Amino acid sequence: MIRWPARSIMINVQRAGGLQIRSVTTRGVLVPLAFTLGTSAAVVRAVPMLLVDLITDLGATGRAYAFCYRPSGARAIAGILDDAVEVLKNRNLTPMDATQVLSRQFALLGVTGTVRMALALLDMAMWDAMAQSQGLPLASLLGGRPRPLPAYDSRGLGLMEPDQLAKEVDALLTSGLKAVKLRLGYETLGQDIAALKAVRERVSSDVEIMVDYNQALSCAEAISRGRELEKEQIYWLEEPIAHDDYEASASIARELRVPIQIGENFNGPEGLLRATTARASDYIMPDVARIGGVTGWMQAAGIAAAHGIEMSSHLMPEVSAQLLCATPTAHWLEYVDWADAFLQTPLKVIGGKVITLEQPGSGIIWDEAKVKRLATI
Ligand code: SMN
Ligand code: MG
Repeated sequence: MIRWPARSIMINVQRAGGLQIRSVTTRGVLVPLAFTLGTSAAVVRAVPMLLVDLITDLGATGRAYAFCYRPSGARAIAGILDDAVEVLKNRNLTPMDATQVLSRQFALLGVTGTVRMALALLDMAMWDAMAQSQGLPLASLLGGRPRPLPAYDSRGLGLMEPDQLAKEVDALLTSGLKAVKLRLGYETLGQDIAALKAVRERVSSDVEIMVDYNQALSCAEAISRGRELEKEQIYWLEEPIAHDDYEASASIARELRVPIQIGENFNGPEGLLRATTARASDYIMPDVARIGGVTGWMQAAGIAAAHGIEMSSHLMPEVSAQLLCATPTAHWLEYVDWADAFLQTPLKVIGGKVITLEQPGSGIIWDEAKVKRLATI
């Protein structure tokens, strides 16, 4: 039997890689939207964002931001982040170590919702610091490389009158993208169809339309509305029912021809695994802040690849673009320009695609003059 010199290996492992967190600062800001986003769940006129700076021993400041849904969400996440940093401070840890340590520390509070988002932000900031210190774009550090990505415009097309929708889609398409997302979930199917037709009539047939119900329907209604909608040209039908009813979602996916899309509410790779095992949808679209940051995303990407299921992103397109470039079954980037309000190098759309940044890290650098102009929360 070979006896390994366990102690010296431990020491080498501890020295190679990893980083030490010195401190964290967070700032909550409110970004006003150019296109109001009325979904079946809420009307969003301004988005609460939490900006995170992680000071590390690598000489690089790790940065990340997340859309926090409500101002109270941003405040809660900031409090949990401070606490998590106290747990990790001055220990040499990799993002994988940190995920394991924090999952255990926060297990009794529950690693979902705001806790999950706080831990994901910390993970994203750690990866950003590591990629910067290696002089690599995050996509390259993860085994991929930056490339232009197919993306759909998700900035508007909320619930509104058909003539307003027609006007708004004209404005959106000036970005040059070839796909848009339309929110549905009006009181009647007739209104849903009228909204869809208003957009379809305005765009050429090579423009894809994704539709999103934001969990508005019952299972029976999803099937009956879906049967009518799939006679129109739609690319996917998103979150028709409660996000975590995977069995009912699987029955909808079996009944309808149009692909079902879910995933923005998957809690960690384990949630995604449960959904894919149940065949709850045809496509998946995890949210980087709910799936467990970069570490959770990469585990999710492995599960998606093993199932051969196409994986898109949800909001936060800057870091998501880096991640999709390292995702074997990468599908669509959900594009919004909300972070342009505080970033130095906003994403660009060229030739109908979003250009993934090639600078070291995840491409998140604050433009302090812009940040100062935003209301704080
Ligand atoms: C969505 C959810 C929450 C806020 C804005 C938009 C939507 C999406 O479900 O898929 O982008
Ligand atoms: Mg959605």
